[in-house]
Amino acid sequence: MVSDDAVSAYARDGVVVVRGLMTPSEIELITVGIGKVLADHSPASIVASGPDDPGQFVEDFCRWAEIDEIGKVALRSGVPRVAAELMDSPTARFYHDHILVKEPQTKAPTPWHQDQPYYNVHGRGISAWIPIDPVPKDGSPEFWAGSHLGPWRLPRSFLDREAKWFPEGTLAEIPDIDADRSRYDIRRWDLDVGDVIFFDFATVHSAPGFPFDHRRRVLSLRYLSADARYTQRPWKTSPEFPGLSQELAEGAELDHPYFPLAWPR
Ligand SMILES: O=C(O)CCC(=O)C(=O)O
Repeated sequence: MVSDDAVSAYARDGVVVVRGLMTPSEIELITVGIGKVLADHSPASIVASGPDDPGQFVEDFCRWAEIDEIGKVALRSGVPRVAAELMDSPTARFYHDHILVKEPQTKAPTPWHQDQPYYNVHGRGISAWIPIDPVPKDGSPEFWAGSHLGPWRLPRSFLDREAKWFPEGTLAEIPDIDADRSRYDIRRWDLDVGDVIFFDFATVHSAPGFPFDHRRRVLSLRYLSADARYTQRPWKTSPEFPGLSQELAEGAELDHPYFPLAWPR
């Protein structure tokens, strides 16, 4: 489904945009699915903007099993196949969904971070960032191309910048990219509904606030490559998978009902 050029660009940069991947009916499923999430948040839901923000940044996690529309897109659309092809992996195992909604005029940025250190996996994984509203370049997430080949960097909570996962000093810090952006190869795009950004779990990325008069509703779907393995963490991962440490051994394949095989199907 993707060209060899896209596969090699992804291996080099850790990020690629695939234009027009989502069909209108899949966009409709995501629209209904995100509507259900916003009408009934899960206990894992977070407001990642401050009380004085003129907009709001809301996140929720792991809703695919109860919200059929999200499950269908995660497991039955073209996304898992593209994920496997870009990772150059024979399989793509679904890891989790993440809903990220910025209301009009939200000021809260998503700080620079890598996703992988928040998780309970070693080995490669990929995210598919699927907006269901147009995203102008000034509202697009930004990606430091090539950073997936570098070290893991200390994960911090978005609002209060606390090290709640790896202890302070145990991983490299994210550099102050915005202090001198010319030193980094930063990618961002004008995105139409249907376009999808795929990026490696280890790619350093961020997103600005959303200074526009419409909302920015996004479904981000995460998949694991065939080489990904479970790793137990002494802390609550983000997201958390309750009870998993009793059911999977350290280093096991993530072959568990939480993580269905999405490609091949
Ligand atoms: O949508 C955003 O604001 C940030 C996206 C992000 O960090 C992610 O999908 O991992």
